Amino acid sequence: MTGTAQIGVTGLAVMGRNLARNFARNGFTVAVHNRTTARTDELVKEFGDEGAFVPARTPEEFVAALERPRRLVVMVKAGDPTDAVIKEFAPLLDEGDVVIDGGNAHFEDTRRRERELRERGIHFVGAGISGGEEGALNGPSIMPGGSTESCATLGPMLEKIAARAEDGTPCTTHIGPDGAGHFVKMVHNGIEYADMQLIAEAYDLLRAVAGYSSAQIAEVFRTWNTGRLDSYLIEITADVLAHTDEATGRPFVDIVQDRAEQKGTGRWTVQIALDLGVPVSGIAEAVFARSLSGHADLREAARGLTGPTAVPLSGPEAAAFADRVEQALYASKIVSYTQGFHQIRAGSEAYGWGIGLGAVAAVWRAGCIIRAAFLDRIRSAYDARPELLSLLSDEPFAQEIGAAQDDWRTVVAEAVRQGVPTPGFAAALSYYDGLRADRLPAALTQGQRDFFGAHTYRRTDREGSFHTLWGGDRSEVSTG
Ligand code: NBP
Repeated sequence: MTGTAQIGVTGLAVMGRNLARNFARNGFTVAVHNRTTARTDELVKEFGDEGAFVPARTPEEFVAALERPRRLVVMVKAGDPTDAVIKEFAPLLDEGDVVIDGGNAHFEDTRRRERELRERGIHFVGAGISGGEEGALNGPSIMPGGSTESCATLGPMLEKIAARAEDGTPCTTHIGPDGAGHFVKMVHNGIEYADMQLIAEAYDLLRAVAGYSSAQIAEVFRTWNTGRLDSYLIEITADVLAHTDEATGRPFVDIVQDRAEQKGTGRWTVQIALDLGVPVSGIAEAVFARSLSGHADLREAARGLTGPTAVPLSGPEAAAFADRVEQALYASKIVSYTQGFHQIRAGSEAYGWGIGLGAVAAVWRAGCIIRAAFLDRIRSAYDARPELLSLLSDEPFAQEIGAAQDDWRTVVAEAVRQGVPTPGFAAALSYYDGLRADRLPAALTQGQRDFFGAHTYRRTDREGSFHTLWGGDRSEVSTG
């Protein structure tokens, strides 16, 4: 028996429910299912008039409701629940059916699931979906990874429900095979961590060094949002900072505990970057900054430690400083994206995914949390030169970061002088200085490694590897 639903969604918590509604609002007949049937009933009761839903109470009913080849989206908690759902549904599916995992899966899990289902003739698409609850309903950025065949049939459906960039292009594209989509989503989240950390540091500097109130800082962010920093995260930062706590009448940001939480995708980005040998220092500092903020006991124990004497700025000095912070924020942001795109390129090479970096920037232009005007420029840079090794080598970005560097250095120096922690700004600046340096102290590191571990070194003037007999007469021997 063949059903009539063009797509099915199982897992109807916030994300699944809104995604199902998005499909239905766009004219698709959607089969809906959830382990706990109350959620299915609730969806149909509350939103049934938005489109054509086919509620299913059991996996068998759900599968029977779908037209063939079946397309079912799994939107359950990532990890074991996803495996449990696949185990339950796979025996009910036929060759050619497509299972789409829209959760935040680890890309290695996606690779494994794709392989296991492929052996049974079932397509498995790991689709990174960004935009949160609101995006799922009104248009997320969607990053599907899987077979060309399955992504080609899914593509038009995903294009209908995805966000649209300013030029009208849907924010979804086939990223590559198996885990490519979830890998790109993971790096997206890593960049999101870095963006948020940099914004937090800018806020902290405006508060602690410029002496601005939350309302004044909100205004600064509003102004920044009309320029090159124009982005969703800058926009919501202004809103959060302008918000007043109803109970106390104080700025909302002052009554929130200063301990940031995380769900894991930022951590994964850094772990995988270490495995791939990609220096994503800005993302790593963002993950560590959240971790540090959460160590209430350590922070309490360190509370009495000496810091520098604060030097308040005068009004005009504060305004000039705020302009410098904008430069530092923008330059550091370029570095975060440079690092993130390097990681995607490295992952693509390691796993043979053939990911187009311009296409990734294009699907991040709208719908997702890091959406920003800036991403269109990254798209142009990679579209013009797909072989571009680093965003810092793109002439327009190189010029901008060069123009920002004096202010960037002043801001980091002032932060250090006044004792305001800016791990993101400082790491980004060190990365920039590290990459552009004629000579790095890694030469000394190699010398030390050879001294204590006979790890050998390469010379600047000759081919081959060498070892110095440190414990003997300190003559040099060739080792290959
Ligand atoms: P949750 O991550 O909170 O998961 C809840 C859903 O998983 C419910 O439908 C629940 O069914 C189902 N589920 C669980 Br838990 N264990 C199950 C099992 N063993 N078998 C079947 N179903 C099971 O939902 P969410 O916040 O909507 O997120 C869904 C996915 O989307 C996650 O992977 C998440 O990481 C990802 N994501 C979330 C966001 C966001 O902003 N929230 C953004 C982007 C991606 P029940 O109702 O019967 O308990």
